[in-house]
Amino acid sequence: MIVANRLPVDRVRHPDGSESWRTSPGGLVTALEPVLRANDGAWIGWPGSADDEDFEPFVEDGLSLVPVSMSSQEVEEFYEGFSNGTLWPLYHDVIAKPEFHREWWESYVRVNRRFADKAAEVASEGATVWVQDYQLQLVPQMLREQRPDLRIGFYLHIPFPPAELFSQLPWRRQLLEGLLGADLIGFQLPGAAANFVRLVRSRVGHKTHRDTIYLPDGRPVKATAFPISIDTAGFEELARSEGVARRAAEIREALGNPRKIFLGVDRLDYTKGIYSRLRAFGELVRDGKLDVEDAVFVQVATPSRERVEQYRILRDEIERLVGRINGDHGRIGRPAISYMHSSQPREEMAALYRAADVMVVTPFRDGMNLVAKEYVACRFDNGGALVLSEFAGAAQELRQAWLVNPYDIDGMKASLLEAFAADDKEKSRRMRAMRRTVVANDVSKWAADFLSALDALPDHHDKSVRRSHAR
Ligand code: GDG
Repeated sequence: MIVANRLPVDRVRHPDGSESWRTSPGGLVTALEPVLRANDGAWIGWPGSADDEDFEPFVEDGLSLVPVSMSSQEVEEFYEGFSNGTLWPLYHDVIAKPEFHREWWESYVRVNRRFADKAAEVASEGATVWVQDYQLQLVPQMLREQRPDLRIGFYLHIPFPPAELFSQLPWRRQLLEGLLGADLIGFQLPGAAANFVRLVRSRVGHKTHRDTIYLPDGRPVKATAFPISIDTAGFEELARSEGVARRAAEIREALGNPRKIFLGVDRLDYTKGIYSRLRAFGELVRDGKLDVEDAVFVQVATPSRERVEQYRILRDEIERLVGRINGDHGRIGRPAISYMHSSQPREEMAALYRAADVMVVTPFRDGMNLVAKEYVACRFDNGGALVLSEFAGAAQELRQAWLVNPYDIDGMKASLLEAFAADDKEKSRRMRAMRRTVVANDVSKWAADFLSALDALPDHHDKSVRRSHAR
């Protein structure tokens, strides 16, 4: 059973007033769907609209979905507030200032309890339950209290911060204890797992050895890295399709056949470093190192968390910068930056990846960053260059990218130019190596690795039962 903040479907309202569900084609769904189907599993989550009357579990396209409802006040306090206004910035190096509000915390506890209660109600005896991400960190413990028979896994998709930052959180101990309800806690990187183990030792006082924490009742909890990935074969197949090839050519044509296309694709989020990267590009044009006849920067900024103040401010800042750079350096039919604040279909993403000569992924901090891996998956031609922030989890695997420090504008400018000017041999050498990594480590391997590690843990429940028999 999967427990995640969102159900893997979106509700679509038709013009005639009727409603239906559409599967949202995320990587997580692609990875977990076969596992759920094979095990007759269910997915518990919020359907995405507030103040709905409680509705019953339903089956969509063969998947059992169990909705958990939320009031609009809970969306504001639990989701936009504690999840995205407290935890998100705190876990991302406090790039933005986290806000601590007691009402947000209370709402977080209440909504986590609702998810845990629902999971406790529907999970069958001895089931495996896999809880996802920072919105639900209290669920493992809440669930274990009600259902000690379950095997519980937890996966954190975002970074886990060092103790110095995490310790700001007024409810730090409760969160650590919430997570310790799991048997296995998965992180993107070994460093994040180590941060967690260290915090548990110092703040909760449990004994630890390497990646294992020993609770006072003898139950071990493992904290291990499982770097997430993408549906590599699916992306490559899409990129190879004729429609995508045609569209990639059309995109280049529509941009006025520049010699090189730079591309950024991100949720419009302050962790992604969009502003600094565009500034770096703008300065290269200003300094005459790049010419708008030669190069264009395509930036797709997918709308995100638009009701949160910081996200609205960021959007204004980015759009002012784009306007200024284009105003200063653009010519008719030749903007320096082609900017879109919209969500694109998957085919369009693949076409953009195929068209892009230099993919620019420069987050200040990112758990993994799937966009970087998707670009690599789409470059079956071994072409293209990836400029990647060393602070993205993906940088630990994609070592052959042009690695940059996104805080260092001059360094970024130098790497953008290098990637722009690199010869085909150099690009293909790097891309081949990165493709080997992304092909060998796709999202189904990620899911299988996590679930087999969870499965391989000694069954503490059984052991205590066995012990009582032995007596
Ligand atoms: C979190 C962590 C971690 C984006 N715009 C469009 C679109 N996307 C897709 C991308 C990619 C996904 O959304 C974004 O994933 P990222 O990994 O880049 O970033 P987050 O959303 O912040 O994800 C991150 C991830 O969880 C998984 O664990 O890697 O570190 O922050 O797949 O392709 N897809 C479509 N249209 C868009 O406009 N179709």
